[in-house]
Amino acid sequence: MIFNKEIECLDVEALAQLQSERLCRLVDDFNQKSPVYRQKLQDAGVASGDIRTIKDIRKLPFTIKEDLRDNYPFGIFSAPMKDVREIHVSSGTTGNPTVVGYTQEDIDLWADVIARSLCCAGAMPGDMIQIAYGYGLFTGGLGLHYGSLRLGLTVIPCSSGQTKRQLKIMQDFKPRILACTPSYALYMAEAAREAGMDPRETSLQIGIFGAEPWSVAMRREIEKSWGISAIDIYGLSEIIGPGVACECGHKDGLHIYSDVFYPEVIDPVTHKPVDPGQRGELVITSLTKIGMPLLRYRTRDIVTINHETCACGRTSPRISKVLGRTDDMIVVRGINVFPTQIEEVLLKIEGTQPHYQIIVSREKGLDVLEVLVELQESFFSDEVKRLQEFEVRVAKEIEAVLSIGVKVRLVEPKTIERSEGKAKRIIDKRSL
Ligand code: DLL
Repeated sequence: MIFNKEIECLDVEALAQLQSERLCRLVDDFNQKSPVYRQKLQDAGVASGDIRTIKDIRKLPFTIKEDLRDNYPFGIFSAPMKDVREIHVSSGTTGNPTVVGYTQEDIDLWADVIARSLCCAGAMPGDMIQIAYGYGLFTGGLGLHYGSLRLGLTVIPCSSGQTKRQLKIMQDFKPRILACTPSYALYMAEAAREAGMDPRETSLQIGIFGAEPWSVAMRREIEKSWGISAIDIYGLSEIIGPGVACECGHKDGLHIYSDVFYPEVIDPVTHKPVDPGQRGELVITSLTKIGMPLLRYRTRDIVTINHETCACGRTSPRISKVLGRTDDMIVVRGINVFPTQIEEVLLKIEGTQPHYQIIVSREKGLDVLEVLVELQESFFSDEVKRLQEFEVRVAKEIEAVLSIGVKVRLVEPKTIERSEGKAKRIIDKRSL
């Protein structure tokens, strides 16, 4: 089922026409309603008449996270506060948090794009969904909630945490769909097994997982653990929250709803567009938002883009799974390292668990990369020699992918902290 077939299967020229009209209107609106953007457009020397088609977007200035922080809390809103119905906050590690505001029209749009995502994932009206993303300032819980209502699902608004209770609810209510972070899905499966429950025997058929990077190998692991189809959903608070893009059953990239969220993929250094299939930073313009539309927002997420029509019939471009973030990427002795690269390797090795942490430190001026890996119970041995050999093997396999030396430390099952939300994979002691 396609939620909004007319839009999602629109031919590419008609789509470009729609995007062009929307971009022109957006620039006009900025000039009338947003002092911050009026100034930005002026600084970039852009007059309203300069923007005629979507291709002209490249003449427009970028927006970065600092623009939101500098105008904390509400300065970047285009709508007057009396029209703002809901506010969310995304926690940052430094400085002011990022605040986002939605008018009623924006909440309706949000419900729509999530209904489109849920359909893409295979949900049908009448299905029951257990939402285990956090409800509150984080956009995951409420976003999925609004979209599920829009599609006509029955919602169990569990929020994250209280895992035992979640599992009981799952057993008793029998939802078909689970929505949470991939790391929490794994943790729930582990907790289920500990409680004597077989996660493969539950009523679940579909998982809608996102909010953090997860590799293809992690997908396989989750699908095996739960006996479900695991679908990747992407989004960020600044643009709307979850529902910017989502995979369909073909799992060949995430459909980005480009009639409302116009995507570009650029080289983060030169700012030039990269070719389809090449990695770059995803930049998004929210074409139709009212409360807090953003122009060419630099997400810092690294993806590739594919403009070909998908086998499912949707014509929207597809982005790859997020490989990592430009700021999550750690540079170790000059080499770019993404946690998902290490995750892929670990999940291929029998005996390791998908629970890991990466510690970067500096010893005598040299960066040291250490990977803490949990061993499966059955692989843990009293024989130190066997464990050491295993560590060396894991280290070699990671080194083959990263081209730098790593230390691997095997740790006992359940040593690494489990996450109910976004997992913390990297501890960079160099900056402490
Ligand atoms: O994480 C929104 C969301 C909620 C998406 C629930 C999907 C499901 P923020 O807290 O603002 O919003 O974090 C946004 O999380 O820029 C990415 O770096 C990362 N992220 C989100 N979805 C994915 C995904 C929500 N599917 C930031 N794969 C984004 C990889 C993701 N990273």
